[in-house]
Amino acid sequence: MLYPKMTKSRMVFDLNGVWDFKLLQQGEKGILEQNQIFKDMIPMPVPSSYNDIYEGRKFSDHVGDMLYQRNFVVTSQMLYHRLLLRFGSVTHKAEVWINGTLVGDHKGGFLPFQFDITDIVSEGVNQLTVLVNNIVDNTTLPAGRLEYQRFPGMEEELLNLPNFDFYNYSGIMRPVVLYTAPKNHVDDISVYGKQDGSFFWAVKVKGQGKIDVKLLDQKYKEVFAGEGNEGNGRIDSVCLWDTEHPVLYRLAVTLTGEDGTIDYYEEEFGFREIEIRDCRLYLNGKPIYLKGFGKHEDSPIHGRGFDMVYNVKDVALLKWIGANSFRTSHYPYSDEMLQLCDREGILIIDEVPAVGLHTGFTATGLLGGTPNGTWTTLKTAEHHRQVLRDMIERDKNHPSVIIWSVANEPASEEDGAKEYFEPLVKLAKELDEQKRPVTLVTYKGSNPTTCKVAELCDILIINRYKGWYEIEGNMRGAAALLKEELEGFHMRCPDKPIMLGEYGADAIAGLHDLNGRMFSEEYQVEFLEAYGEVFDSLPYITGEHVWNFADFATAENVKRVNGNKKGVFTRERNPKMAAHFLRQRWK
Ligand code: GCB
Repeated sequence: MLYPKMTKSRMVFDLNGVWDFKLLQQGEKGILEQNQIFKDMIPMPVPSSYNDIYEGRKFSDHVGDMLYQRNFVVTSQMLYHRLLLRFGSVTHKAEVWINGTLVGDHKGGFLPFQFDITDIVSEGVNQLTVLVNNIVDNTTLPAGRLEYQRFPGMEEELLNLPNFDFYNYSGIMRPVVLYTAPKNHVDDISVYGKQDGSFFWAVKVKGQGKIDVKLLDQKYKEVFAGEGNEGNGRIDSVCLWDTEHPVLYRLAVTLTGEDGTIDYYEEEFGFREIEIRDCRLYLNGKPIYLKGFGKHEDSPIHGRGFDMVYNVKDVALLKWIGANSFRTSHYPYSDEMLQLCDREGILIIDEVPAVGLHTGFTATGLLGGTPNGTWTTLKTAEHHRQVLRDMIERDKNHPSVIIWSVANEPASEEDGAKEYFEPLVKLAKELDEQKRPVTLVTYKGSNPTTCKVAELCDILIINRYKGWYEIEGNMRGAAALLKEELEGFHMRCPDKPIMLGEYGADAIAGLHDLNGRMFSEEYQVEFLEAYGEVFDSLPYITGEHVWNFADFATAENVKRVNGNKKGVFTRERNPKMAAHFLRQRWK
């Protein structure tokens, strides 16, 4: 899906700002169908998570529907074009209504969707209403569980238990825009370039017309011209995209419609190749070692709401600390973050929101369910295909994206895991013209003996917390066991690179201990140091992603002290001792 951009044939109108908002109780959404006016609406910023804007647990932890509303104006000029309404993300389900008519709906909280609303709006003021639902259950990604709880003398209460370790922030969390495009317009572009200067393009069109393409270099100089909906080209003296020199080119596409109208769009991309051979990952033919983090889109007050200030700050901190990469744990991040990483040369493992696919395990122990029941209990397979398809369609042209992650910590040791994931891995490979490596990030229950998916992965990415959730306080013992396990994976898959997708210890910023006890900043450093020594002793280890970049909000439970504190930076992005340690190691 193309990012909405202003070009010489397209206009973009910003619908962000302060909308009207209301939490709906069960049954209340019926009012929408009757087109009645909602009372008691309160101001709500868009984009943002709604949760931390007003006080009260009942507000933050609301389960179910909520309503967003605003008016927007359509001018007579706008009606000469197609009008598209695009949401960067609405978590987790959305119904979009205009002037009392249902325009469409969307499931999945972390990817964009759009509707052509040309025939629904009229000149003048129009009313836009979005009904949002934040429930996670065994049909959604991420997965969760709905449960009714009753205490003596109290009314029954609906609880939504996330099967994942991050707060279930929701609402209209990424930008909303209205944009125009000619009746015959460019609907999608695929483009990628190789090391030898050759490149490939494919353009999808809504309507009819003739396609002309130009390739523009960093200085907007035309270096190639061609035509056709699909084609190949080649340029001389190509500047490759890499982490040091993230050089971007633009494919400028012109569609001349049958009616003589022109649509024009420029898509950025890079010339670069990712390859796996002999247990190593190569970028443009050179081995690359991934240094970085599992992250979250998370910040105070905004929650998971889009925040360009935090995005730029985070990339600046990645550079400061000497990191070259991160994983979009545990959902696809905003388009704007990926664009920033293209520009800044940060490598991304792009992950679908498939987390919590385990009925018997969570990092926080919130659920403790049926062992071996995951793949018969969860009803996520179809939706999983959809989000994988949507993520690859959205992100395919980003040079920063180097690996697709199909899930985080699923029940990959249970019967049925291989059958569930094999078609998904195949789908990712089919959809991606660049054939980027595909992986599944696995957890401790999926060890060299029990794992049922290792052979499906191009690179093994494993999460381990030895020295934290087990073998507490004994880093030497933990490191010895870690090494043994990594050797086990290498024996099983000798040609595959292996990296740690998560490893880390909670540290309360400012808590110090001469003996380096758990939760102190000293222990966090000792933990990272011990893991680092193991990685350095094993030649097939191809990367280290510390959990987590920054402290982040989670649901309440005894394992979390006002959120997850495994950040190397605090939630406000101040460095802990571990940040200085990693900076030394990585630089
Ligand atoms: C994990 C999960 C991650 C948690 C982390 C932890 O294995 O993938 O979402 O936040 O452990 O801190 O426990």
